[in-house]
Amino acid sequence: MTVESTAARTPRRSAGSKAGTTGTKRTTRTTAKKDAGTQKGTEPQLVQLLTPEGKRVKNAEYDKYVAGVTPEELRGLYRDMVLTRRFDAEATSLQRQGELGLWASLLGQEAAQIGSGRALRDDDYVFPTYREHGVAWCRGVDPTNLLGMFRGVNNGGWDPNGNNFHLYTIVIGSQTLHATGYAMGVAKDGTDSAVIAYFGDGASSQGDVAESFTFSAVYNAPVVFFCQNNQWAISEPTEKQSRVPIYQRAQGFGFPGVRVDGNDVLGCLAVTRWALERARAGEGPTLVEAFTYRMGAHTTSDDPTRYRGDEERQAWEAKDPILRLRRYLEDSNHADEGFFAELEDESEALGKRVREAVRAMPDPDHFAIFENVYADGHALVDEERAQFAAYQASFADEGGN
Ligand SMILES: Cc1ncc(C[n+]2csc(CCOP(=O)(O)OP(=O)(O)O)c2C)c(N)n1
Ligand SMILES: [Mg+2]
Repeated sequence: MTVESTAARTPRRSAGSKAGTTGTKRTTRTTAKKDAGTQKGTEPQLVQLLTPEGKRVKNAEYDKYVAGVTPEELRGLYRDMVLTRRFDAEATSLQRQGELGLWASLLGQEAAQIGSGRALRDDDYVFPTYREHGVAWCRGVDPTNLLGMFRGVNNGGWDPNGNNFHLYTIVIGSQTLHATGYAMGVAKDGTDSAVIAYFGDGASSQGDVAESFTFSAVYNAPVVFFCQNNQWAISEPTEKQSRVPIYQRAQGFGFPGVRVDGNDVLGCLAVTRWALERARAGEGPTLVEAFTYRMGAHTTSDDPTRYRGDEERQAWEAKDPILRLRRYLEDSNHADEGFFAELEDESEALGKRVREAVRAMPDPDHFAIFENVYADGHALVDEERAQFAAYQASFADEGGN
């Protein structure tokens, strides 16, 4: 199949034609301001199906994508979020206990990840960053497999083709290029599978992401760009990344962008289903901006109190993704006390399983990294290895003093 015939999958182009998608906007400001792109008349739109209070709100565009969701499936979404949060908390504790070298917490982003993750089909392919523990859960990757890399005992820990879930990618934004190339291949195969690339608000500034947008648009690749705007890229706030709301960037590349409440699991499910449907129908890429918040530190090596205030966190606590679905489940009598109690037991059991699995892993080989730089060795690497060996030997328990 040629690249030209890929374009033949395109029955129509619908960029920017629906509510919540990109609109025209021009700014004459010369300095970036927090309200850039939000001037009167261009307020960013937010798709929300479930309010922070747990009330279901109607949405003419997106209701149909979740119309068939049963009470059992709603409880399933709740269970996914609770277990993912529990797994994440356990991993953070294990890092504090010295069992992991590092952990990147997803706390606060459960709805964005579970909603989008549950929208996928098994034959779709996922390209994650390093924080997509909830998506991994939806793909059926055993959570304990996520931990080896963070302990420093492997470079990944799972077979990407086993669950169509690529290895975690630390080089910011690069996985959007991998996803685009993969999606171009999927189109050439002539299947109706779709591809989803996860990335952050900070990554949206990377050249790789801009190139992915260009290629996927021009080749009409069946890819969904799922940006979790958690408001921070380590210590850089979102307003340092873009003069316009991130979803509006899609317009310049010729495909639709939409902002969804990233703490609303139903909203994320609906919008991702819509975007995947576009991909399957040959309508090309979509940018979804899930507006959410990183409740914890960037990683366990970070101290967010150095660059952001407590009020901000408190404001987002009131929008907690798990609490709002619980309220909805309770108010609509879709879940009883027995369900919540059983889930609590299941969470405890998961925590225990994760602790035991990590403690059973070998200790990292501190010198393995030097073996993986060049195939044939290098004088500079040899020098650095020797320096590191001397440093290690300077500790009492390592040096035999
Ligand atoms: C190419 C590259 N540049 C810089 C870094 C260092 N770095 C690691 S995470 C990060 C911030 C990413 O922020 P964002 O994309 O918003 O994702 P988040 O961590 O908030 O999920 C940076 C700059 C990197 N890993 N790769
Ligand atoms: Mg971020």
